[in-house]
Amino acid sequence: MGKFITLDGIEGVGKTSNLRFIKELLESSGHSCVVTREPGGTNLGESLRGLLLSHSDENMSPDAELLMMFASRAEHLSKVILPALNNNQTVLCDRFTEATYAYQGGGRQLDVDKISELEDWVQGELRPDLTIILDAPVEVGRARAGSRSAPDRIEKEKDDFFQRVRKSYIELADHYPHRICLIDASLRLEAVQKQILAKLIEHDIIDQVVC
Ligand code: Z5A
Repeated sequence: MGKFITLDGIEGVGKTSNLRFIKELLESSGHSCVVTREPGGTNLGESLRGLLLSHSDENMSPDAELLMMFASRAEHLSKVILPALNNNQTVLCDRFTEATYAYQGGGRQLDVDKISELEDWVQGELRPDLTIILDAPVEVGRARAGSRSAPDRIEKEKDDFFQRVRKSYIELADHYPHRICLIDASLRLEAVQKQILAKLIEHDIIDQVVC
């Protein structure tokens, strides 16, 4: 079984920038990598992503949003993630279920027991081997993200929504310290990458020798 690594955090903290760095580290230490993302990663998932992130005159109910995240995940697991892990490949995923706890649980304030039931149903016992949460104050993430494209449906939420999202991520890292780690992403990119490298070594995902 390959390793399952996920990267998460509020918008603009540097997931995309660091995904490339992690992929290069993994490949230089001999991992065959599949890089993917959520919501998305399959044809159906990418269609759901379009619906989830695009603006509409009609509001989406929080329950519908939650179920669509897990519908995308079910397809992603069956078509991409599990086949790759079973083929001894390392899966590197931009966001996973921790995002659901943070955005739908924290941000939308949905009952976390419902999320946990869906997690068990859709994933069975599968949990990432390592989740790297890039953490930075909301203002920092928003300022970095703001210099790019127009905000999508979720990015248009107000600061208090993102404060709750950030708090949920911090709580997840506190609850599951063996598999979820928090990285200070407010620092310059080089310092962030140094912390990521240390976590990959600490979790026996890469060898110190290759660095
Ligand atoms: N979502 C959900 O609600 N529930 C779920 O279960 C799942 C997802 C799975 C998809 O987001 C949306 O789906 C997301 C949560 C929701 N909505 N929101 N918000 P996404 O992952 O596709 O997009 P995103 O969160 O908006 O990510 P992003 O905006 O693309 O940000 P990023 O990838 O973390 O950041 P970046 O593009 O790497 O960096 C942003 C800029 O900062 C860029 O110019 C970099 O050069 C710069 N940067 C990066 N690091 C640094 C440092 N350290 N210093 C200075 N500048 C930096």
